[in-house]
Amino acid sequence: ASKTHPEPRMFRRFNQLKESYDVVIIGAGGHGLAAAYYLARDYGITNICVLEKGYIGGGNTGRNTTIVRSNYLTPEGVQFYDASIRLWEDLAEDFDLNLFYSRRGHFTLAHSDSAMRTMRWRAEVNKHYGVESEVVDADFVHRVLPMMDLECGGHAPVLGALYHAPGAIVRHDAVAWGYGRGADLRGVEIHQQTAVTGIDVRSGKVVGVNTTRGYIHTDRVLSAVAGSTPAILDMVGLESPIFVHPLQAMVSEPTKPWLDPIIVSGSLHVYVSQSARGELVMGASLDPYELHSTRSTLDFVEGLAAHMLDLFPFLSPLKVVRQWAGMADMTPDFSPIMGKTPVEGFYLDAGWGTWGFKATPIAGKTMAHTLAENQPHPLIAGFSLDRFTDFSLTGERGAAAVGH
Ligand code: PYC
Repeated sequence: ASKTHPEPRMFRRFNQLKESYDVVIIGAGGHGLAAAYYLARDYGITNICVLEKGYIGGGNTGRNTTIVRSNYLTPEGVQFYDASIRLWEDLAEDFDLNLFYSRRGHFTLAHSDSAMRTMRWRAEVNKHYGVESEVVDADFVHRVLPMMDLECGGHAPVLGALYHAPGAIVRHDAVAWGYGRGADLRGVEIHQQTAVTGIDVRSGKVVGVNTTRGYIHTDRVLSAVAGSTPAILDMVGLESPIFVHPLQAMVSEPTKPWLDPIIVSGSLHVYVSQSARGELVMGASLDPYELHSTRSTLDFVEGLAAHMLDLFPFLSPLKVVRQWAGMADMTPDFSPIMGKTPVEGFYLDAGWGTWGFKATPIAGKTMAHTLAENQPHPLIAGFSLDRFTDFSLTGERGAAAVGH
């Protein structure tokens, strides 16, 4: 492919697609770029093209609330996200790019006896796999967060919490740039503004991809998109139980640093952290209907602001400065769908609902392994597409995010 000049600081741009690639990755978000990066770095596979219908990191990578944690409920989830945290901790050094990775500690508040029971369950599974999580009482929460109203306005008193010390936040868009630059430096081509319009499957095998900029020969395709997974699956004649729901978020104007940990309340449908810039980054549960759109609603801001004030009444003068939405590919068991598929050469990294950003490094690493070896990585064995037909679900709902 012929290059344009001058040489850009982060990524090369290309006037044309090549006729063929060893691997085509659909989606230049964190997951797709991470898979390209590890394929190139760890397996020497560099004749890769990453296709992006919009711009790098413009999907859910740039739309989430940047929370990283591994305090899941299932053995599969805990081990997978723990491996991700280990990669996160060295990623800025790997990339030579400041990702503002900030270990903050993560509280999941419990407002009922049944929530306390789930916290205990998660803590025990976490400890079993060497992940730092413990159940703490309301006094502990008060000592760390004296500014929180533990009565929550009287309607949802905090009884205790799951405290997870490794919980962290990280500058999300820089994650896509770091993986993209690292892949680009190793020879991977990233083609933005290039949508996939069809996948050519003959006798059950992938042989090529149709795009808005022409046809590409390839025998390996990885789909790493959010929101469009059902449309991509349609192109290869596969189905999944994914439903797409919007997930909205918002940030406040900046304030002095006052909130060190990340706070999550399932009962109040709130998660919040304070960014390096001082903004409160806040989110709630999914919009309660299937919709393939990233529009924002006033209803969301009102509901989330009311619950934030239950926890932190002194914030009432604070202004909201931005809101946005991403599209969450929800699965029935709240676990992702990863690995090989019945179509030879078609691999899936999907079903990332509200839990995908924190998985970026390990999703890239395990999908690179799966494509290079044509064998699912052992860490993703519990996430295969066929679990929905084999009735062997990996039930992660109790730890996925806030109440859905
Ligand atoms: O899984 O921690 C999480 C999360 C926060 C917001 C959405 N998902």
